[in-house]
Amino acid sequence: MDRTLVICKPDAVERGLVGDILSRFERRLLRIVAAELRVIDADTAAQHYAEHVGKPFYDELVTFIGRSPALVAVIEGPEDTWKVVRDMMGATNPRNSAPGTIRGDLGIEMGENLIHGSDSAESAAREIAIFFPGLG
Ligand code: DAT
Ligand code: MG
Repeated sequence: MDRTLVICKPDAVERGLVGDILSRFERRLLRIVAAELRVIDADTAAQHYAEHVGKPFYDELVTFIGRSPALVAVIEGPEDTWKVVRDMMGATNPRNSAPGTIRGDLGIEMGENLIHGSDSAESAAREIAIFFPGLG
């Protein structure tokens, strides 16, 4: 089995879209093995988004991810589930995301792109350890 970290970002929670997003994974036969509604503080955001430190959009990204509660979850499925989840999310900029994807169905602006998903098996392990250090 393979696990990946998903964050339904504050815009998704604010808009009441968590059920829609998680149900897509469940209907795809992926399982939710951990989930928590939490406000992501600046320290946690800095760890999570370490690869983006110094980029022009970094401050905006950290402010956005912490502006209100996010639904942080671990999704489990067969091999390369991180990739399946990424494909279901759609392109980073919702303007360019294909219809049928989460971002392509529900979003239009880069700054409000609804969902995070780990971008590799290594990222998934690193990110799950940040948010769910006790998960076996
Ligand atoms: P993804 O979330 O698809 O993995 P990423 O890791 O490259 O994309 O970037 C993390 C988030 O940062 C992304 O969801 C939205 C924001 N972001 C990325 N590139 C950006 C840009 N050029 N301008 C503004 N925000 C950006
Ligand atoms: Mg990313």
